[in-house]
Amino acid sequence: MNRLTQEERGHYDREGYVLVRGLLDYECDIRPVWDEYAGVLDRLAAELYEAGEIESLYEDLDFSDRTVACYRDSGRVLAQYFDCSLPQAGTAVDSPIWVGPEVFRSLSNPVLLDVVEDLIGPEVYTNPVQHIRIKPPQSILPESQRDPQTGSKGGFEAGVTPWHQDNGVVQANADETNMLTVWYPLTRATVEMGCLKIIPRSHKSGVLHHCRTVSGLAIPDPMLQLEDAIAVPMEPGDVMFLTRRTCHSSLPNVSDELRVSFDIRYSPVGEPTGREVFPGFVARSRSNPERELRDPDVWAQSWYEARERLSVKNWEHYNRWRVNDGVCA
Ligand SMILES: O=C(O)CCC(=O)C(=O)O
Ligand SMILES: [Fe+2]
Repeated sequence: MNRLTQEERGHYDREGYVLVRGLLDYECDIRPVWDEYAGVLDRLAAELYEAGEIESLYEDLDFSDRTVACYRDSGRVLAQYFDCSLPQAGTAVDSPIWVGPEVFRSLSNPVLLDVVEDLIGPEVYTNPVQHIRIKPPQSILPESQRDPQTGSKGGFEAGVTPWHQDNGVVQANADETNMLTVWYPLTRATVEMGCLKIIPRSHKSGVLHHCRTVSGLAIPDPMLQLEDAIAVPMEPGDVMFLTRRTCHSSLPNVSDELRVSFDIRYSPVGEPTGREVFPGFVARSRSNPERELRDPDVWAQSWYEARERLSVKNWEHYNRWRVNDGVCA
């Protein structure tokens, strides 16, 4: 059992986050995921090579260098091929998504769920706001990713993530949902590699205004206590738990390696997820364990069905913030 200490729980309530170092075991919890993603990359490289988009299959390179080579040669952001969620708009029947069994096992990992249970209670639903983030070095990202306002290359799929609350990224129907964000790196996440930044104690003042920017939804700087912000370098095995209102962002990856992380979310069973067009599942139910989903294929199928539905009727399914918002001008 990996229960939080009272001190850790107190820290979460007071500061809006708790960082548990070494919670996951590399061999048990992280290596199997890497093995699965190596296959994803293998198939992607074959597809790109076949289409003449990359110069070589780059089979001798490790995951980081091989992915970087694919981005560089193709001039494309390829994050969606790895992601365990659908694109924010324009979903097609064949939009890439990776919902493999090791991703399912990661979402259902009892080591994580023990802590999640401590924070949101014994009936746990996977909130479908979930991603693997493949964050390549800024230097190889296409110019189209550059944000004219900040000069950095950004966007959820690629680089710098601007200041936001995860609550701001879901629909308002989930404002009172006790959604918990779980963030952990699969590679190192140093300052140079673009680790997370957070503002401790920023979770007490409700949902802040978010503006649409090239890099994604962003809370305007004047609304933030930026002088309190801290960078949080993390190693594989470390896990960060954040409240839905805790303001956070991430730095640019100025290294020459890939930064890879999972950010997954959980909410109490029955509370709105704020992205109802996407599927989730009961990961833990102490009252009725039979409700827990155990079959990775059923989960994968639920995403394929969502993709099918969205390819027919696509709508802006979870952005509550207006284009041309006066507050953001
Ligand atoms: O991984 C990042 O760079 C940003 C992550 C984030 O905003 C989140 O996990 O909610
Ligand atoms: Fe976030």
